[in-house]
Amino acid sequence: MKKALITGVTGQDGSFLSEFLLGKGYEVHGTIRRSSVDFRERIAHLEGDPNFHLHYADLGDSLSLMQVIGKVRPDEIYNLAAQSHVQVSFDSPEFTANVDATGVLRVLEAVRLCGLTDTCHIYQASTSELYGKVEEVPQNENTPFHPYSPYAVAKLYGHWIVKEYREAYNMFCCSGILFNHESERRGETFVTRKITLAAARIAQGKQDKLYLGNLSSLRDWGYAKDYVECMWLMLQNDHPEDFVIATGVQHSVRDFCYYAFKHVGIELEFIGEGAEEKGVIKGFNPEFSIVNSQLSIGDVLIEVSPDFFRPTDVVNLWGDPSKARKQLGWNPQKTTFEELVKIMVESDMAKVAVERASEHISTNLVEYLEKGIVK
Ligand code: NAP
Ligand code: F7E
Repeated sequence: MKKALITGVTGQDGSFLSEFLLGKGYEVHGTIRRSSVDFRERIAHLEGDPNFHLHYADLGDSLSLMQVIGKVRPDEIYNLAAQSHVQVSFDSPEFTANVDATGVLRVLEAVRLCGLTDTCHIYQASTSELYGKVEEVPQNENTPFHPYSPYAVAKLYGHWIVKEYREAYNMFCCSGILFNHESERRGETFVTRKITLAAARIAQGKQDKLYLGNLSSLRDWGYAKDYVECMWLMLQNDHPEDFVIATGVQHSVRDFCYYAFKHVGIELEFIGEGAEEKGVIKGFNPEFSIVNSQLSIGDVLIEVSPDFFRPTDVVNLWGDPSKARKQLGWNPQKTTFEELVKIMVESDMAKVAVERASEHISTNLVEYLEKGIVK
């Protein structure tokens, strides 16, 4: 049975990759960090699987990495752990560098020091953020890098140190240059999830407005569940090579809002420009039953807030996945943009409905307790 070690197993990609590898018959080991709250939502359903094992390790702590890598002796390592939020990297640049740059070096060195140089295949989570202030559109494996945030600068070190170890020590290590990929498990402060949750909450009367930053920013958004397959395919390749993983289709943040609200039955139009731009209700789709009866045509649902502007913002990402399609046989269009938005909105509609139902139950319970109906 093949053994895989996933750093960052509690994250969006780590959870999907664990499911994928367990499905392929792997013994899956994941690294976790101690937290004051021990509920690991994304992998809770996997705990208890006899082939799924968790170990404490931190990318800032070489000894913990040596210990887990030496103990598991994995055939494959997927280094997904990172401080992955670009905006947060402006507030915590040193922490981001320690985890996202030097952390990669620590994993590579641990593999070498544990005597796994010739046997262990390593995947590094590189990013389209490396293209940053883009020098070419669309971007492929040969497009020059121009990182444009502390996150991207740290990830550039990770990318280059992997290439260095590949050439210096002949290690099978490679980087996937993944464009934005989202899902119903996406962190709630990334723009897509922030939008789908807001659409669900507004439609169900739990939120009035959504405040966003740059609505014109362009991204190539794919579905995380499809992308983890490519990580695995890269490690089954004959040679360690880097690949761009993207859909090849680009949309703006504004488009994402339009489709997300469309899936809850609200048609939006955008009026005004720059910081004055607003998303306004243009109409309702009668096929949807909007729970929030307070909404009317002309209501402003989206406004721009400079709080979400970045000191430097990456605004034109668009990937060319031709190499992955040809060499790995990967299908970049398995889940389309509209399907992705629908998956996320439907999941958030269900989540908000459950929250409302439990609020309703607890409100009634308080009332019944006060009236002595239940004791
Ligand atoms: P995510 O949901 O933010 O997950 C990040 C994971 O890293 C979590 O498990 C987190 O653990 C762990 N982590 C953070 N700091 C750590 C540390 N010091 N030591 C050990 N673990 C640590 O990210 P994701 O979206 O799944 O992305 C996975 C990887 O792909 C990341 O490296 C990200 O930078 C990269 N990437 C993501 C995208 C994308 O669009 N999603 C695109 C390109 C590249 P806790 O749960 O304990 O915080
Ligand atoms: O921002 C704009 C924002 O935070 C996307 C990470 O997974 O993908 C992700 O990084 C765009 C930016 O993702 C808001 O300015 C507007 O232009 O969802 P995001 P990201 O920065 O692209 C890459 C590939 C990674 O590697 C990262 O790990 O949307 N935007 N308004 C906003 N962004 C956020 N977060 N919040 C807003 O209100």
